[in-house]
Amino acid sequence: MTGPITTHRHGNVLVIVSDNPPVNALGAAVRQGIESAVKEGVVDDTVHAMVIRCDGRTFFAGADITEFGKPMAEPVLPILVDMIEAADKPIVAAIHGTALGGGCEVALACHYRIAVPSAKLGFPEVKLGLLPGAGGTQRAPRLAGVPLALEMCAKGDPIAAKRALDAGLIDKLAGEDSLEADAITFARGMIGKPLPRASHKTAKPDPQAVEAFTKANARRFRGFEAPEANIACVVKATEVPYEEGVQFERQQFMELMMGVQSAAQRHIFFAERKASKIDGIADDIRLRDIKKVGVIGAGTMGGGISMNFLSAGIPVTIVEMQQEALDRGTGIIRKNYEATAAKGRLTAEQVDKAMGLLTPTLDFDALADCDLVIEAVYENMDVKKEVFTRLDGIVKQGAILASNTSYLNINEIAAVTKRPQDVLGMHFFSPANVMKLLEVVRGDKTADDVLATVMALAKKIRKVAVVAGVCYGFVGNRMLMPRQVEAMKLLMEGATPEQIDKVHVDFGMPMGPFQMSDLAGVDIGWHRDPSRIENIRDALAAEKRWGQKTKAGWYDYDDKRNPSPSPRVAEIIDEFRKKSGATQHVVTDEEIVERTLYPMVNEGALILAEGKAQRASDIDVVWIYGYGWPVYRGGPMFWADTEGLKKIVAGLEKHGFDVAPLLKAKAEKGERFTA
Ligand code: 3H9
Repeated sequence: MTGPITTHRHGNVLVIVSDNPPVNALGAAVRQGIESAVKEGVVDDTVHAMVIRCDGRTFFAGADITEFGKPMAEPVLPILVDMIEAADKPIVAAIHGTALGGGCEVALACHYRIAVPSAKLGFPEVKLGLLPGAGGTQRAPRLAGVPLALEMCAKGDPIAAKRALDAGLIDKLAGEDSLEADAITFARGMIGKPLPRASHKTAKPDPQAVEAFTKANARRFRGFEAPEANIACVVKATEVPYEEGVQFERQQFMELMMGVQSAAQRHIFFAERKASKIDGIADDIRLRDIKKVGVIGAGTMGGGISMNFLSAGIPVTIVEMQQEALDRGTGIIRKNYEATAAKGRLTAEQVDKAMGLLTPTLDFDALADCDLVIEAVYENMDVKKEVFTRLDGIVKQGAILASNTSYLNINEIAAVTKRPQDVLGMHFFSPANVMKLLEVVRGDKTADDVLATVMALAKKIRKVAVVAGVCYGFVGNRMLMPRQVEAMKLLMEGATPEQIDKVHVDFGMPMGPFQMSDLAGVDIGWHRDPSRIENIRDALAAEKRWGQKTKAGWYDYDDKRNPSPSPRVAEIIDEFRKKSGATQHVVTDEEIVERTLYPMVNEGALILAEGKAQRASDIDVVWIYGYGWPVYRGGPMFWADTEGLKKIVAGLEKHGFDVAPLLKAKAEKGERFTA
């Protein structure tokens, strides 16, 4: 047999093996191979049982997503899994790695499942805007009950083998190194016994669990179509026979598949993976060894940055100027870890282990032997230059020197050192231990291996890294600026902060520009002179309306930080409106979208044309992982494509914006930014 599926015999057991790197996706050749192997097993009288397993790093990780949206070659997965289940000889799925999506569906269609303890099972389809479309939503509740099926299908997080065993999703744990042998022994033991078929079982209705689950996850599911469809399918499994349920599932699956949300989420799946690839740098470039990291500054940012490395088992030396600041910073790191432990997501030993890797010090010279030093001090060019000059004189040659600046020019910072090739930007997003995005800023002189090392390191500390070029605010903050400018103008023309924020929240953002300002601090970047009032922000800051931290900002806040519209802010806005002489009009929600979101797309087009982002999909990744752009809209550039670039251009022109030449050209040619 050629192709990804091979078979071999162990006496009366036929072992069917898939070898389709990297993740054994169930593409056409794999499906065809499994079909003919199972048929071979069924007709061969000397075969009494079968085992299906995979070579390489994982059991089938799902349908081949690259085939979606194209005509599907036979056999399609739903037919294949039913054929597996219908076989009249025991078939055992032998699972290692991750049995995901269609892979998990193949496993549930087998009569039995055996897995190594490190294996995981899951239905991540919902994260692609889909649902398990090959019987998964029908078999899972029949095998494991409604609550677990809901959790797996509608949330998409995989579960560990032990939990799957306890829940009845798998039948046995195998030895970590003896999966095939254990599966064969298990299969032999089942010969001649009645065959359990998941689709023949019934799933008990559990309306209370459905209601509680929906309620508990309302926030998480806001705006998404797929979770609801997943829930509906699981419920259907409790109401109708399998054949009917699976038809419902199929119809729901197709609807989601044809929709914009799934296209957006699939775009982001591939965009995230593409982002780690650096144009013009070979995949096999030799990387520098990063065994020890230095962080300068134990403030919120420095502490958060340090935690990423500590959690990944990489020792960190953290430097501060004052003992008090050092103690405070270290204390916060410990508190954060302990809070995670209290939620059961870390053990006390893991907390101790992470803290044990931290060396707090006031001695700058302690950074000498670090392989990477990240500066996270005050955002001021002179201060940064001073720090880098000092670092240059202390840190060993070959080490990487990084700045966590969110706006400043990395080339200028690098120029104060004698090793600009070792300098780059590592722009973490706050809170740095939580936010997934890392903008890696490539200076003009940054060496290829330095960039590649940091991109690889990002993966190790579980960040999604995107390469950005040197420009004010890089990709993310640069695109934020036109949004802020327009939001302020809209206030002058008659909109309220509440209205503008609501439009953004309704669009799917976690918060609008004014809510964001209140969270970050209205006083950030303020000149700190209460007598100098040049704009509304100055007026707010002068009255100590600094945002949530002072319980007053663009909104008023109660003790639980619940916001309410502020009459005082309305007064201030009114005063400025009068002073500005801006023409007042009724600002519609549509105008807010056109004037705050379209300019972001415009800025994105400039960024692309200037080569400050490698590809449009990288810009989308920045906005999804750094700013909470709704993933079901695929990021600003994908969203612009789905809206239609002609519409975006017309909207920008209507409001008098200069349209970026690249955006205009693409619109005229009927092209898109994303594939
Ligand atoms: C489904 O099953 C629908 C069915 O219910 C119904 C059908 C009718 N297809 O993530 P990595 C590529 S929907 C195609 O870096 P890791 C990926 O793009 C599917 N390609 O590795 C990358 O390519 P490249 C449900 C795939 O070790 C390479 O493999 N399943 C697929 O960090 C390595 O990926 C899922 O949603 C795929 N299904 O993580 C699972 N999966 O090297 C999606 C991966 O060119 N996959 N690739 O950039 C994952 O979650 C992770 O890849 C996995 C490994 C955890 C498996």
